[in-house]
Parts: sequence; structure tokens; C-alpha cells
Amino acid sequence: MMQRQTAPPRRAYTLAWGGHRLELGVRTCVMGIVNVTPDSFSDGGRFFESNRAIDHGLALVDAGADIIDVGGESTRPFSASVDADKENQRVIPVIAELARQVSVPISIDTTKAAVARRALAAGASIINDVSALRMDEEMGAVAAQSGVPVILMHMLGSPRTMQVKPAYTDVVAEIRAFLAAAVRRAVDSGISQGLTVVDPGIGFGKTVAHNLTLIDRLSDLAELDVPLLIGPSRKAFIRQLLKAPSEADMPPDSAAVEIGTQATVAAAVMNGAHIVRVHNVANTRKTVAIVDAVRQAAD
Ligand code: PMM
Repeated sequence: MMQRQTAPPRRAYTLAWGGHRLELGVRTCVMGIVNVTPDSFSDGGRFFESNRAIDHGLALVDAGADIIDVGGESTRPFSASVDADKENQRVIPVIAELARQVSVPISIDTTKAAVARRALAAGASIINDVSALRMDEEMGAVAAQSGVPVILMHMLGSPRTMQVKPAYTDVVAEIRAFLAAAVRRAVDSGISQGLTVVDPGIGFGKTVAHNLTLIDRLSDLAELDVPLLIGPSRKAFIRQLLKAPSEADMPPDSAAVEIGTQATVAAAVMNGAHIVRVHNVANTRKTVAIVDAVRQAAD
């Protein structure tokens, strides 16, 4: 008899803390992005003013976001960092107002403990740290004391250096080892393992081929035994794959790039992603409704 090839089952996790509870594994969780930065590559500063950022966050919740991710420092390749005061000025008013108006959890996308602390006080309830607790030694303690989930992402080097000839011997094995160490670091700082989420960091020190391999072999990260988040939305590898040879790049918010994003979301969910971080929540809800249904048929 022919062996039937189906997707490996996606392990179920419950993230429960404070007044929140996210059931992960059957239905894909969609995290909507609110960048409050003047230079983020994909929405080009359109939501720089607080009010526009707040309206955008509310629209993402209406579109079906399960989490809203608010960030005030661009992590685009070669970007310079901003200080904590400037980051706080950008994100705190937006988080405070969104927390007043929505019931979904709000995550703060920061590498700085001073920003995470203020954001949590303003109503955020997840820490999304693209440095996986490496850039600020107080971050682990802030997360442990507040008892909120922490997203630990892989990045090679820093945003300033990460796209300068990124190289790995075995990209999946190295990132799996990095993320295993990140979870241990979190647990050593007093964070419960049940509140950690890992992310391979699409575009953070990776070539097009590295990003594709990570999506293809995402299920290899399941052995870390924590939920998997992935953020391919509008990233350069999609634009590189879709642009005409004569084009230098494509507009990140173009329809073609959005189709590419949805394709990467579908592939990642098929391979076990629990949470997808995206700009277009409405489209992503439809994509994951179908892929989740396919996965249910396979399980
Ligand atoms: N990507 C960006 C910013 N924050 N956080 C996580 N956990 N994973 C990501 O892939 C990620 C992130 C950069 O993309 P953006 O400028 O479009 O937000």
C-alpha cells in the first residue's frame, strides 16, 4: 500500500496568563503588526502619528487579529537604533489607548527592558524581543516579574550587521540550538517555559535560501516543545523571488508581495507555525482558515 504523506500534527499549547488565554494548535493565531516608526520598510512611516497607529490597531482587531504587536524601533536591515525615551514616546500612547479599547493581548516589540516595563504598565501583556533577551540584561527579570509570555527570536548579529553575508553550516540546526539556549536563558531568569514562544527570525541575518529552508523545515523546531511564531510578511526574500530581473525591488505593500506573503503563511502553517505575524490580518485570517481546515483533514 502507498504510504499517505500528511503534515505532522501541530502540537497543542495553551498560553494562559493574567486575564488572557490563547489556545494554540488547532486554529492559527494571527498577530497584527502596528509599527510606530518613521522608517519601517513595509509601511514607510504611515502610522507614525499615534492616532493613525491607534486606528490601524483597532482596524486589525476588527479584521480578526488575536494579538496586536506594537513596535517603536525599526529592525529593518542596516537601521540605526533609537533610545528608550524616543521609543517610549512612540509606543506608550498607542499601547495605552489600544489597551483601553480592545480585549486582545497587546505585545510590545522591543529589545529594551525600560520600554518593556513602561509598555506593560500601559497595558501591554506580551514581550516580543527580537534579541531573545540578549540585548538588555534586565529584560529577563522584567518578563519574569510580570508573568507575561515572551517571544524569543533568532537574529544573527544586530539589525546593523545581520544582512552582511549571513552564513551558517546548517541553518536549521544552528537556529534550533540558538532557540533552545534562548528558552533555557528565559527559564534561568525565572520565566516559566510555558510562557515562552520561539521564532526563527525570518530576514534577520538570512539569505533568500536560508529563509526558504527555515520555512520548509519549520517542523524541525517542534522538538523545542514550545509554540512557534513566524514573521514572513512583506519581507525582502518574497520581493526578491517575485520581482522581474530588471527590477531592483518591489513596493512592500504591492498586491504581488501580499500574495507572496500569504503563500509563505500557508507554507509555514502547514509546517507547524502556531502564530503568524503579519501586516494584512484580513487576508491572513482567510488563508489560515483554509490551511487550518486542510490540517484538520490530515490530523
Ligand atoms: N520582524 C520584524 C519586527 N519584529 N518580531 C518577531 N517576533 N518576528 C519577526 O519576524 C519580526 C519581529 C520586522 O518586520 P516589520 O518591520 O515589518 O515589523
